[in-house]
Amino acid sequence: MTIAEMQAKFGIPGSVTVAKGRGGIPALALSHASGAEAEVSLLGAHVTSWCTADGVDRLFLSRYAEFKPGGAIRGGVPVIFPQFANEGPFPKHGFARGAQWTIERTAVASDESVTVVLGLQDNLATRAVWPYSFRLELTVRLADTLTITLSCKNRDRERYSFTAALHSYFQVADAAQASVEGLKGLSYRDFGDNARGTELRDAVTIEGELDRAYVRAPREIVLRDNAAGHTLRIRQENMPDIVVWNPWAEKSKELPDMANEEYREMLCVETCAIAEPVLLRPGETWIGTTEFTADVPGTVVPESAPAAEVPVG
Ligand code: TA6
Repeated sequence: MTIAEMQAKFGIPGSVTVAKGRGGIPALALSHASGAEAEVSLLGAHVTSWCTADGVDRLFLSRYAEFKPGGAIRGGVPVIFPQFANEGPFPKHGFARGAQWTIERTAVASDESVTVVLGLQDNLATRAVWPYSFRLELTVRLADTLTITLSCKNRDRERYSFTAALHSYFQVADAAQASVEGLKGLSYRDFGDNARGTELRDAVTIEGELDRAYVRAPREIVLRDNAAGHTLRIRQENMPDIVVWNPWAEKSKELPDMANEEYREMLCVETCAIAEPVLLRPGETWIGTTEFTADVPGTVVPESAPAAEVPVG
């Protein structure tokens, strides 16, 4: 389908526009009555921008980000499936983020929320790396909040398992002053040195490279961009593990698609299903969802549950 045909079929005046995006790849522009806007590339079903009604883009997108089929976009919300990182035999972070998705549906609901649904199903390329039949859907709902829902239906005759994540990159004024609340008491594993432990801090701060998976977080956590005075509430269902990642100065020099100093402007807080892979029987569907709410007045996070006795990875 050409971009003009996509626009004719899925465009909604004032709410959804399909146009050529970066890298020449079709992208959807969503506008909500509040003034909030979002952009979604068909490359990876990747949300590349989410501006709240005040015009602030809450997502980080590197100025060196590349939009190349098969590659990953540095920033926004990469969709990770069917494997997180190098935690298994498949390509790092799976294939969904580099695949070309299709638009399935667009809608404006009576509550004015704007929804787009993108789909991806197995094909020769996916079966070459992961030999199963599946149907993925990514639903992006823009209202006062941004809600991203990933689902996977097992269309195979075999059961299979996978891990998945929304690898969200948030824009912060200064990563060194940012903090993540709601992780106290959780077991973690550090991907850097494989250290395991229990988080003791009310607010996790970033003082250097951090690449850590927290297991079984509460439904809500909060990212505080203290330098800018912004907060972001992250509420998930079925994506209970939280990865906090910042490459910091040295590691970011190894990332060709990120400027050397940009690590100070970003923090990944990723909602994941990784510690216990999702097991799907034929015909079953898994649904994981994450809702982002900016600047909720007086945002406080509930006390975390006591450290879970769950194997970390
Ligand atoms: O989620 C954290 C992580 O797994 C890090 O280890 C880091 O490599 C990051 O993802 C980005 O991976 P990428 O393949 O996009 O460069």
